[in-house]
Amino acid sequence: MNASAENSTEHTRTGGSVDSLKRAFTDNLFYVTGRTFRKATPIDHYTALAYTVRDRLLERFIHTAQDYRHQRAKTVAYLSAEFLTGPHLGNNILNLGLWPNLSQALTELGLDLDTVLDTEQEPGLGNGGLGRLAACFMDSLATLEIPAIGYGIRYEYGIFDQEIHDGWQVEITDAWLRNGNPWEIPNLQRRFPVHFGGHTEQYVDKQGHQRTRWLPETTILGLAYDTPILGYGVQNVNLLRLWKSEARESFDLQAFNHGDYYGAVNDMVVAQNLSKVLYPNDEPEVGKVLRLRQQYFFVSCSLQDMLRITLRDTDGLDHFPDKFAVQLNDTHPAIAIAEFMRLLLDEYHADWNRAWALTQRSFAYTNHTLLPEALETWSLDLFRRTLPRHLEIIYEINSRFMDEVRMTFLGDQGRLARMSLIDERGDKAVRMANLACVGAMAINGVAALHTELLKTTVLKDFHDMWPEKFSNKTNGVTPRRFLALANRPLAALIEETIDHGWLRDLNEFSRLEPYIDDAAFRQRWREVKRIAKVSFAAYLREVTGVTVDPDSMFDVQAKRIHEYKRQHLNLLHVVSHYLRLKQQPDLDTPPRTFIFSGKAAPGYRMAKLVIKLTNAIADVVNRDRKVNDRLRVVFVPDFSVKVGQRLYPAADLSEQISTAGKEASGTGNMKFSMNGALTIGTLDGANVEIRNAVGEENFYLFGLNVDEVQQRFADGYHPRDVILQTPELHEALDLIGSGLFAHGDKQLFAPLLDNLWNHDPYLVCADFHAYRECQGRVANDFRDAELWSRMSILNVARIGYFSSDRAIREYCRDIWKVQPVSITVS
Ligand code: NBG
Repeated sequence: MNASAENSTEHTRTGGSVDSLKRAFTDNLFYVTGRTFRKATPIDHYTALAYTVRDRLLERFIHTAQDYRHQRAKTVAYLSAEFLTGPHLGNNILNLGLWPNLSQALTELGLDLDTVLDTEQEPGLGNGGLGRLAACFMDSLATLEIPAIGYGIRYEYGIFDQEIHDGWQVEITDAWLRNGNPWEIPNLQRRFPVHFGGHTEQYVDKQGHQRTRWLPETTILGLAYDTPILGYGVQNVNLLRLWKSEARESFDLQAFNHGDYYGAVNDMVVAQNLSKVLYPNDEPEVGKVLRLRQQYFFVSCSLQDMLRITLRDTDGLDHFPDKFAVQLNDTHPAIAIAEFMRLLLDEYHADWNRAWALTQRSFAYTNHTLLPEALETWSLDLFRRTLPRHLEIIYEINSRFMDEVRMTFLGDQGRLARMSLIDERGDKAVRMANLACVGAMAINGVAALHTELLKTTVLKDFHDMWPEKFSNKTNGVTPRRFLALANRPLAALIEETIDHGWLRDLNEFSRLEPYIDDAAFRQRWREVKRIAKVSFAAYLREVTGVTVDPDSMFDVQAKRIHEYKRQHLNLLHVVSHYLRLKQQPDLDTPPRTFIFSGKAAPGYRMAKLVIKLTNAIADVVNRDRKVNDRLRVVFVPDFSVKVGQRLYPAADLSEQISTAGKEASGTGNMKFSMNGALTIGTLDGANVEIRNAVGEENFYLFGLNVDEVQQRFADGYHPRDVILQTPELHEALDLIGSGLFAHGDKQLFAPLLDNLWNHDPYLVCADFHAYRECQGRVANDFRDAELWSRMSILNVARIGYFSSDRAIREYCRDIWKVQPVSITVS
């Protein structure tokens, strides 16, 4: 559109004045939702506002794509099975700089911006940290003006909604598209075929070359749905391209020819099911054919798209590595290595060496876990049935790779067996992490400690072979969403104090440091925290019916429920705290509100029992008049990006208490700290670096470190002995075992208790005493409001390093070798 012609009167379609925004909003309300102002529902208001904002970024979106193309810019392709973007509307309003005018426009129309924002159904297209990291990276890439495309799956149902019934988690399907999605633009011309099953055959082509072709059993289509990702304070709008699966049109035709109409309809349903639902993690992958198909589906569409762009914008295939840096977010897209080879060999008839050289210059792999059970493998049988041609290619890669290993480590049979792309033990399986390591030019972990542990444990053999491939890229989070948007009062105070440069350079926060000595500033700091706590308390009352005291300490653990994250360690402390308050009614300790939030994988029984236990303890404790003015326990249902944005600002204390060596990085730890919470944590993941950054005196450290954890197990760990020597722990376990929290049922929590007494694989018992002592120090310090404020300010002042902008700069410099391209829309 030619905006200049309209500028004289400021065109309502894209203008940013209060008047144009009002007019555009009412227009959209009428023309998009088909409702009059009087009849409009909250969803209509949301839809109208979303279109109003979207209209204001489309021109930049188109411009950006054109400029990137003309400048032949090298582009980051971020391949991820998950993008947990959170609600888009507020973020886009912030990034467009439209907040003040829009808020006024709505007020003048008798509406409230926050209420409208709250109506957005967030796209829950991720499980947790990994998916949210991908979304933070997309935000930073756009803000840093780096050409980038996020490639993933347009799940029709995202991560399940969590409801709590009688204390138990109940999973409800997440129909996030129910009310439409104003942010996506179906790009129906971008469609690619994806094949499955069948077999392969050899043939000789016209030039006399021996070739292989794949005769698949089924073929489906991937359709592109594009979501614009706008950077902050820049005009770049990058692309998040999510694939939806569909049946080929010709299905029906074939069916009529064969007279099997219902068979064809069935095939169509199967094709459409592929992108139907996001798989919850933390469950064994055994038998999940659909999951392997999903991975291959989005990877194949994405690579075909990239090859199309390469051939369009460069002088040929050999320029692929100059056009794209392809990042594999964990092993979910690792099949890309084999698919890229297949496309080059079978479709573009490249020879092996050329294809392999291009592969090894194009892909990089990020590992996100040290848990051996979370490293993906696919049974050979399933793999062969689903992707027969890829299995052949993987065998060929492996045979050449094994020769290389043989030459590098003469006679080391153990290494060959461990490094092989095929696990030959028992039920044979394809090892996706090994495939990623062999095919990638770079391999990284997500926190300093994690990367070190990768090098010495799970990926040691690969590090021995190619040390130069390894580097660390500590995670980061976007301060736009997790501070500016989530905590407007704090952002306003910071802006007033050091201006707004921090939104593009979080190191600016260091300028807050001198204010720790300013009593008036500390007072304001506390007021801002109180605002967030009061508003969270109101939210809690609304969703749980529980009333909490905003002046109590908000002690928060919000993340997926998993034994390694040790929510049960936290709960044991709650129970022992409760016991202490009962035994010593006059105990002088600050009132606390223990807040838990997080989802458990539907098939993870122990994690679900932990949720039940949390709610059971909450029930008893919150009703106990003797203590409930000093102790409350709440489980906030349905943790999501949206809930996180309410919760992080309200926290005084952030619980980061995983067993050392288990949490790859953590990113919630950064979000809490950025909002002024102090951390109680172990030396695990990025906690180590957060503690170094904020200063050890401003971080509550406890527990065994990685070496001590290993030593404990090496010495033979017997939790029973520890329990018998730790009276407070013993009492807490017995109280749970007594049935107090289960209406007298002594068996309900037995699986959890038995596990702690007899196995305790995550060393809850071994760390309990240190944790409890540390919590004592926390309580003491919290009473000193001035001291607490100083520490809180320092946590924020020194958190700059944990911006995802810093992380992205490192990826660009060390791995992707990409440059910013500035976009200006006249
Ligand atoms: C998770 C880790 C977290 C880490 C995020 C993002 C997976 C497989 N890994 O510690 O558990 O912060 O990835 O890197 O979800």
